[in-house]
Amino acid sequence: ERLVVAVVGATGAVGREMLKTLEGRDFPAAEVIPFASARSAGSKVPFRDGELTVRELTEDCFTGIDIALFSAGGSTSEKFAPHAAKAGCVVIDNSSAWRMDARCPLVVPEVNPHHLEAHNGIIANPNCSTIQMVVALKPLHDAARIKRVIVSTYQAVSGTGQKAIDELDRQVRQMFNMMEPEVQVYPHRIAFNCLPHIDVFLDNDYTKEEMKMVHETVKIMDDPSVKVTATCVRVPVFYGHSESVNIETEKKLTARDARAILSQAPGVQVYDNPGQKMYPMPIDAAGEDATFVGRIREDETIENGLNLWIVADNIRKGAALNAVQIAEELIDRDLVAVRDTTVFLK
Ligand code: A2P
Ligand code: 11C
Repeated sequence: ERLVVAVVGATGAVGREMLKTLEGRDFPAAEVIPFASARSAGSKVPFRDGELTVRELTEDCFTGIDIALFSAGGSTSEKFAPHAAKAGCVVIDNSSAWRMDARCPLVVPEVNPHHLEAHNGIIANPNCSTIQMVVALKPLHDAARIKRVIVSTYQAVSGTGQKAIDELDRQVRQMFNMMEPEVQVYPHRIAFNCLPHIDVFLDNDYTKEEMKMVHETVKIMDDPSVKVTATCVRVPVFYGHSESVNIETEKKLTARDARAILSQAPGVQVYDNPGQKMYPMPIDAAGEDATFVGRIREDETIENGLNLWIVADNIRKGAALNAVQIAEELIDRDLVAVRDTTVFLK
């Protein structure tokens, strides 16, 4: 069978990484078609030994396409994903538009690949900070049942997209040249600063990013008894999200137990040797596929608790790689088809 794959948002930070990931993993696509807005139609993106010409995304562009990887923002996904599903094209969507929709599985292949079996044409890729956390927490949950999670994040600017990568770069240059840094993307300066503000504030005074971590974790782990509370912080790092995670479990796990469990866990690499000053850092995780876990310690203030430090490349495992892994899992499970193309029609 001749598999045709579209990348929607192919000129963006995640879209370009999706193309690189398809190429790097030798994804069995006979043809890959990049789409973006009318602004970039006709421009070229590198792929394999040559380049591909970007096409304009339209409602009727999905005919003949088997799988579409979307990363062009929530409103684009909301509008165009149903048209793709209607044309029989399976969407793997990296935006937050469809994640909490009951018709859409929300999948991390190491954690809940079986949820793909019930897909209706739109599959959601979780938020980057959720993905790396659940990859590490699922094996601990299976072993000892996690009751509560307290997470604080240190998130890279690439999570916001190319314009934020450019902004941090520009502000650092301006400040080293004694110029006033221009503030365009974030509400405050990001260079040499930390912003406890990612995505919009909600009525409960949490940010949307924080509540994504709460709700998505429960949906992916398929267990409403897991309580999550989060504080999400943007830091002046280009690539790689870091997370300080405290968990309380029902059964006791020693740090040694946790290290043994995590060293067997798919997608996880334990990097934890305080004596050698070895712990995960975004500068090492950038460009890597694994989720790195270190600083594994027992929480001495409660009976059954652990502290962990979890780092991953937010553009790879947090976005492009997870989406491509979902596509690979669909192929393995023979699920590259939309059974009922009317599910997302109004
Ligand atoms: P374009 O380059 O044509 O604006 P990032 O997250 O790095 O900012 O990238 C966003 C991606 O989403 C880009 O590829 C961008 O394309 C694409 N995009 C944004 N809005 C639309 C739209 N309305 N239709 C199609 N693609 C869009
Ligand atoms: C960030 N996690 O780092 C965000 C980016 O819901 O897909 C992804 C936002 C989302 O800014």
